[in-house]
Amino acid sequence: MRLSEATRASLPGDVAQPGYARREQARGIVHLGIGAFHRAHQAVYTDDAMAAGDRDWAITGVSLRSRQVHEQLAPQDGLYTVATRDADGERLRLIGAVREVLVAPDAPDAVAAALVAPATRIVTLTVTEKGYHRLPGGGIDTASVAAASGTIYHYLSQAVRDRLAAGAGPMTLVSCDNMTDNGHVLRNGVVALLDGAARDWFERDWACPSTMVDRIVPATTAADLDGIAARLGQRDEGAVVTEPFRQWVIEDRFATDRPRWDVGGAQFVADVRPYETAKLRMLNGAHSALAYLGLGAGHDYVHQAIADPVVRPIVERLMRDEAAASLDAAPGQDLRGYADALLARFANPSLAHRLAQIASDGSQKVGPRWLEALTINRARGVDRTATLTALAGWLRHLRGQAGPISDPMADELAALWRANDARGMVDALFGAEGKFAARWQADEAERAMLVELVERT
Ligand code: CS2
Repeated sequence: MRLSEATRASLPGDVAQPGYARREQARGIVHLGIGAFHRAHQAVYTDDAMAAGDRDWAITGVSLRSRQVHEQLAPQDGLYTVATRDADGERLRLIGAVREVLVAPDAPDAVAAALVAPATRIVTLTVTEKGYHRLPGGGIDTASVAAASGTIYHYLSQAVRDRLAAGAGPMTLVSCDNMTDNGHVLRNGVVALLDGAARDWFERDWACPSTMVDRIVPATTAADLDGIAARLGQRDEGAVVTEPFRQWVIEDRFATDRPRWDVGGAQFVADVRPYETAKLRMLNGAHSALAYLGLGAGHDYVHQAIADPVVRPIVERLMRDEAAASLDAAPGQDLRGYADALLARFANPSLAHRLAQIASDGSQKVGPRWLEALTINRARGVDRTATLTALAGWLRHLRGQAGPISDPMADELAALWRANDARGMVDALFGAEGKFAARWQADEAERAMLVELVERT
């Protein structure tokens, strides 16, 4: 038996169910990039708001490439389970906020129709860093966007033109990806594809708040699905597995009304930057260090790498002494306590978070996670050994001895490694003319240290 509206009445009593009439909820949100993260994060906050009485924020989920999410959720009327796991066990909750899933390449007209519908006021996005088409040094790769079709910027700029023509109101576009100033990045990319009246209207009346999102969501495995089916007594092909913790800090700058996401604990703040940079450099920075150093040490999972007596001290130092020192904390922001909490989350043994998942797309991740901190800490005279050790781990990972690299720049980076020794590779990426020089240009001592660390093993 497959989970659906028709079968949910027979779910066991210990599975929490949506406390509202799903069919009475009209759609108000389009989400671009409906993968596991969205299902375990924004959709849960929206579900909380609807359970608290909010109306008409049901989500149309759009998958920009893969058909898999449609196959998972369409036969289930959009219903799926969130399994939260920690040392105390696993709790199951059915989420009802997603109404429909569209696969953009198969149904571009339906996506455009959802985006122009007057009742749609908010678009949220989780398309991963590479979905923003940025150059390694930052800035939007306008040439690659112009040559492409079906990017987020194409859908959203078309939505601006369509809504202007239709007299539908402006929208709020909420980027939920791991980038510094994600709202600005999104705004700049949409503006680049607009001109004339549509551009003026977008710049004047639409809003792109920046946000910090946080929840660890490993890719769901076949064993996860089997285990959840055993508890539900029905198959749920759309289930996601996550930790109990979740956090969402949102810049309080909306062009429209919005769900009461704060009912589920989201914070609306004047300035997200202190939270966003702390999360990127401490959590994500530590994650990427665990990935490259952990894989190099033969581990598969985050909880194994954080227990490794060689890896752990480097990661702790990266977080506590280097990332934290690069931040401008908000009043009352407790970075030591934050680091303690992160270490406890990484150690959660029931999550099975694969290092390989985090290791992917490094070219998109090292900028906000490490390079910005390296630049700031050099200026502040802060020691950078742990961050450089992590960066050397990435360069070794890119040499690819452990297998193929998953990265939009994989071919280019592999070609650089074939043509260069360690010194040449460091120069090609972080020298004066290096690909990442706009984010961080290594000085002579840093280059020597990186080369030594790359060559050490
Ligand atoms: C991870 C993130 O895969 C990665 O790069 O660092 O997905 C991380 O798990 C989330 O940002 C946690 O909020």
